[in-house]
Amino acid sequence: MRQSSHARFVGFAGVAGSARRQGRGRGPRRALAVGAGAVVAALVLTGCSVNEIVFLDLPEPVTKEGLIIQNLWEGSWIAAWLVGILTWGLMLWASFAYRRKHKDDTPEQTAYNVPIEILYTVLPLIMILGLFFFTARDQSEILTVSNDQDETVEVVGFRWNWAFNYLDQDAYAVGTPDVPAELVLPVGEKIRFELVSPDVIHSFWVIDFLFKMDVIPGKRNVFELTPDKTGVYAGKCAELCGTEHARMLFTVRVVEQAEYDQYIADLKERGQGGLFDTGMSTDEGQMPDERTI
Ligand SMILES: [Cu+2]
Repeated sequence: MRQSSHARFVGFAGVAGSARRQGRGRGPRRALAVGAGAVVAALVLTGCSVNEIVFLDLPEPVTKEGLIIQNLWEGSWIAAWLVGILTWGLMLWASFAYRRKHKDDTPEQTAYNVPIEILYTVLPLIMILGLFFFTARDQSEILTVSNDQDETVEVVGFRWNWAFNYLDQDAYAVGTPDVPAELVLPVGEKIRFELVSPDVIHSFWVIDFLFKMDVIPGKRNVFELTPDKTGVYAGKCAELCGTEHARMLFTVRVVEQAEYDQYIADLKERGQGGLFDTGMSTDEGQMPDERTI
């Protein structure tokens, strides 16, 4: 009885040993396949879209120039994912294929391997230079001011809301923390934005434009964008500018030309012709140069 049990044990070990010998190399591959399958299943089961998973849910741009940013973002993520997947794959493969087989084995020592160390230095450098090149190229394209705009809006960021001076229309809109400002723009027209601040640094950010720029006292920052989809879009201050920073919200409404003309006419009718005074005092009567803090 005891003998037969021992025989069964030897038999089992023999089968397992021969399976290991025959299946050499299949372990790592199977582990990789199972790992990849688990990742894909987890992603699919979350019900997220490709954009949410791969590109972290970047909104669809609503300006002509937004496509440049979208391409830069997506291209960077594709490159990052490829590098990541290759790196994770190599790490997993190395862990399984070169795992220690006997307790006494000393791993192969590869310190001071000059070719590998040069590779580890040069490859990341190439990747960073690539990202830098595309970023610099796209940034200079987006920030080029060609002075062929259809409309010019002076954006006044102040504590704690926004005013919009329609310079070509001689009308303005202004908001308060309780009634945030609205910026109405004609669709398909190139808008020149001129950013000014009478107090501290703010940041003009319209999320769906995929664009933001700082609003700096004493400096007029300029950029041009062409909104090409009608709709209502959220805007906010993206610079921590003080206690009521979170209330520096505004709305952008991109409309057809006729509706835009009507809106400007309505502003003038409401007594909002002319321009909003950009030198306004907004800090309880103190102008920036009078501030004592
Ligand atoms: Cu602000």
